[in-house]
Amino acid sequence: MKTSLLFLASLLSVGAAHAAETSSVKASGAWIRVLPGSLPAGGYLTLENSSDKGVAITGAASADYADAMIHKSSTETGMGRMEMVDKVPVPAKGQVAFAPGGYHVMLMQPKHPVNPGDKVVVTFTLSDGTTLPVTFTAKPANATGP
Ligand SMILES: [Cu+2]
Repeated sequence: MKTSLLFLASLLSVGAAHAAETSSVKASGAWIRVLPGSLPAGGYLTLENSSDKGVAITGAASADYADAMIHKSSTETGMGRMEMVDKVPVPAKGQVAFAPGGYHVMLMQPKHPVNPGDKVVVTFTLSDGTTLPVTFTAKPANATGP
C-alpha cells in the first residue's frame, strides 16, 4: 500500500514538472510594492501569451506569504476599491498587464520580513493546467513601476 502511494506521488510530480515547462505564457517586469509591517503587498507584472489559444490566470501562491489572491482595483465610483477575481484572461497572441490601479496579486501575511531588493517567487496557476513560477523584485512603498 505504502509503495503504491509513493509510486503515484512520483508520477504526479513528474506530470507537474512537465506541465510547468509547457506554459505558453511568459512574464516580464514583475515587482511587488512592500508596505510597512504585515500589510499586504501588491504584485505587478506583464503576462504575454505566445500561443494561438487564449488562456486565463486562475490562481496564485507564494511560499513567502500565507495567502495570495488576484484582485482588481477600480475607481469607477470615484472611490478606490478592489475586488477578488476568479480569473484573468490572457488573450491568444496577446498580453495582460497587472499594474497599480488595475489587476494585482495581493500578497497577504508575509511569513518573514520582505525588504526592498528581495526576490519573491509567486507561482501562477493557469486554466490550461500549467503553472508559471515568476520571480518578483520587492520595491519600496513609493515605487510606481518595475
Ligand atoms: Cu488587492
